[in-house]
Amino acid sequence: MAAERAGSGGGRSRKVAKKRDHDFVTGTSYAPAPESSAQVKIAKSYDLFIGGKWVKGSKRMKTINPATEKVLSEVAVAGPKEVDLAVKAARKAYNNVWKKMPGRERGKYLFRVARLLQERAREFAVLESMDGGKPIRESRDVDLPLVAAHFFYHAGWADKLDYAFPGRKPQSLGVAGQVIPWNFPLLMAAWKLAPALACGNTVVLKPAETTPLTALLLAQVFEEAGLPDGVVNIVTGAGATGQALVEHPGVDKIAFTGSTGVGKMIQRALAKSGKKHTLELGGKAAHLIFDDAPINQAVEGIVNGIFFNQGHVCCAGSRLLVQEGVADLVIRKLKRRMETLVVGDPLDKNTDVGAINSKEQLGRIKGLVAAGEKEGACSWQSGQRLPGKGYWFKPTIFTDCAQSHRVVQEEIFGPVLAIQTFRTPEEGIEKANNTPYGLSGGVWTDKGSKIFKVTSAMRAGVLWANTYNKFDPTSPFGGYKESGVGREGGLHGLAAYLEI
Ligand code: TAP
Repeated sequence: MAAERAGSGGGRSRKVAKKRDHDFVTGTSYAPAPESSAQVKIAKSYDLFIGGKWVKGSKRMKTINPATEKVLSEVAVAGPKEVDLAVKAARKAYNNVWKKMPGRERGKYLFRVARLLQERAREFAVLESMDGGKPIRESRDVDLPLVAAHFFYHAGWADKLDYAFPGRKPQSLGVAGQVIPWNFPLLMAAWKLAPALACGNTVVLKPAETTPLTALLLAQVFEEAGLPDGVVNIVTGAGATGQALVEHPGVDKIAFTGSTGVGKMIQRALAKSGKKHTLELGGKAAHLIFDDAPINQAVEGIVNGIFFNQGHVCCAGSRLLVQEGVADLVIRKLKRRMETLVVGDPLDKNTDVGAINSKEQLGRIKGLVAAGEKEGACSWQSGQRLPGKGYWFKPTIFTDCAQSHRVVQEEIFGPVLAIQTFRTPEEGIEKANNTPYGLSGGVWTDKGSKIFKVTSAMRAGVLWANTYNKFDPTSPFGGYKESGVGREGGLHGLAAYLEI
């Protein structure tokens, strides 16, 4: 069904699709507009960044481009010995340099890092898209500006912590161990590093196994900025490296972003350790569309919330709750819009939906979609043809969903939307709240009073009204229930890196 529709986009579209059969094939007739990767120099191999030096790991792992399956580089794997070295380097830098340094001086380093990131933004954005599979439009226009904004924002706080918490004497914690996922590799690193450093802590950062390259390029920026040795240490590796970091007795605070399953394991490991922790975990956000909503705007918000960046967003609007009177209209418009999405080469500036980050993640998405079909929900996919190589999944919706279906309850972390209807605001709120998660959500309506009523009843840490997926370093971010513990960003995020 889907393949048939792909060829029905007019003569030019068919020609382009045919010509590019062995390359990237898109669902529309835009001419290719690939971003050059010439300015990105990827080394054959990378070591660990410990104490300001590049240190060999216990073994090596490959990192690949998920859009082409080509190996980009080999990266060192940190075992317990290297993690220990990194924690010791961070402790030394904390005791000898960073905790003694006046806030205004720490701030200068962060400002310098922010400016260097702006100067090298294109290089970082291209590398992020190559290593992670996300569309260049997202890494260039969303991730990189936000990364720089996080460093600028926290640089400004470094010498004003006493004003941030009047009447208190905020003190740094010591060494922070930070473990991050693959969906926003550089942005998650910035979310974690900038507040930790501004507050006077030193850091050991563990990037995700499948997306280590931008964190390693960031290490080069720290070198260029003259950051004292050991203030930031970067240890690449898989889950065992993260576990060694979490369990290391020399770490004072753990900041983790990732799945709820691993988050629970970490919370168990930290129990009785006395380590402070923040956990940013999974989500299953719902959009509530009321019949008085601006429908076209809402459809665009849904598409932005789940299909851009392949649904690899913790706060992705992966459930749609639509009021019965407008359900048919919304679904019709949504399907039409889905057909126009450009799926393919992440480096093409026209691309809306890039590659799925890894073969394992693609397998998880396929497994949950199969479970949805087996349980009786009705699936529909847009008609783009997918490239032959790499990891891809078509934008997909499920209708006729029951609240108990796995596609409604479980995080899929792919471009898959589960749609249900409701009649009254109370029913919509109850359905929205009826999952183990509580990270984010969206409300679409013309009435301000309804926005206040509905959002105050929704159990989610982040709520958007008549828009979706907007971020700002000044605003705290985090979830309720199984979506996490603590907040990142804003004053709340600073407090998480301080003894107040
Ligand atoms: P996870 O599999 O949980 O991995 C996250 C990080 O933890 C990776 O660096 C991973 O290393 C590491 N790790 C794995 N096992 C570990 C262990 N036992 N101890 C310590 N660290 C361990 O998540 P993911 O698949 O990368 O990311 C997707 C998840 O992140 C989704 O659930 C998404 O909702 C969530 N997320 C949440 C947020 C916020 S702000 N709430 C933001 C982004 C993503 P490897 O990569 O080597 O396995």
